[in-house]
Amino acid sequence: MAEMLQVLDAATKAAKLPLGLTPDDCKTMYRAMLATRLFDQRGMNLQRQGRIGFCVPSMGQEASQIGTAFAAPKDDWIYPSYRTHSIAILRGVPFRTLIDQLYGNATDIVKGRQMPNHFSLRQWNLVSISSPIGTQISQAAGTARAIQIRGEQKAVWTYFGDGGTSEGEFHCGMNFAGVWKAPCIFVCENNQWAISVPVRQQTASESFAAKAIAYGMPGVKVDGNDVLAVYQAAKEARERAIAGGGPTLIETFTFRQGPHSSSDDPKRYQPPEMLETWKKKDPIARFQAFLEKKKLWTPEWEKALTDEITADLAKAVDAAEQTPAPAVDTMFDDVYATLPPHLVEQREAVRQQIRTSGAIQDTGGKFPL
Ligand SMILES: Cc1ncc(C[n+]2csc(CCOP(=O)(O)OP(=O)(O)O)c2C)c(N)n1
Ligand SMILES: [Mg+2]
Repeated sequence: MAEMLQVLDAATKAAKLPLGLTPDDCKTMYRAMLATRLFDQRGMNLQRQGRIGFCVPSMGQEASQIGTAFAAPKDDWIYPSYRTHSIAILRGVPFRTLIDQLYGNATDIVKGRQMPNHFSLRQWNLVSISSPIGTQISQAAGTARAIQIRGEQKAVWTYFGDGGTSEGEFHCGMNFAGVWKAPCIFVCENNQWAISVPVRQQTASESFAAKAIAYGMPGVKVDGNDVLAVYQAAKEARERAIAGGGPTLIETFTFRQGPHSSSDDPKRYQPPEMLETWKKKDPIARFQAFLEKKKLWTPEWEKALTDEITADLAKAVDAAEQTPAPAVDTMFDDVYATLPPHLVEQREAVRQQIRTSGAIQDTGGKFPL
């Protein structure tokens, strides 16, 4: 159980690409990892410039997320954590859709009702992100059970952190998925911190993967900065789930290279040498070195990709900033199929106020975190 799955080093020496991957597959994975990094850097800059209120970067965890999500066909359901927008990027969600959500503007899918970075992307089978830690875990187990009853050939994936395993939802979700042999894949991203709480305060187990034993499912610990190892574990877990073999727990051992969120400063609690050590194991740099060896990466391609992604991001930010806030009376939408009379009355009062005294008081869009 203590050993950790690694693939990149051996695959670099091998003649062929591993795991049935094509050159295009590898490039798609690399592109999504790079796009996620650039999205996060832009998000942090926008927040520091006071243009958005909040964001949650995933720097350092791109292999852990893209390696798993690449093994999930687009109609598999995903119950994400708040740090996994990389999966949306891989599934082809336009930057405009994601950035509108960060601004909470009139074209934001959730009409500015959620915290920034809490995406809700039903069209891409990505369930709304919940802020309370761990709630997605039992929801995913239940959805996997429903899929099993319906006989659909799909798996359900859920993402959570090392801290998430201390919640009751983790044990409840794992237990039921194990009992039902439901097609659920539990991805525990062990980035070694739950905000400022180190992993040693989270568990007395030798690993998070070891916890799978108690629930009667396989548990595998992988090098979370080795995108090929992560992909291998995820591919095997999905094959098992679809064949009726039940759930799997995957622990990706990785490191959050940035702050927990734009409201956090890891320098206040993290030994500085930790970041230095893990920067040397950066998942994008490691995959790039592999691709270069396979003649699938050149500096020219990197520059073209970076320029294209940066320009796309800039276009999306410009468009989002030119879009107004959601109209105030949209707060009455989406809850009732037919609005009850007292709310019709309140909506009319709001509209009347706008007609007579202009906009409702603007709070300046400040986010309190
Ligand atoms: C039930 C609950 N308790 C506390 C919080 C505050 N909180 C937000 S993120 C976080 C840390 C979670 O750490 P981990 O599960 O390791 O995920 P990571 O942020 O490292 O990806 C905490 C305690 C919360 N959102 N929900
Ligand atoms: Mg964590």
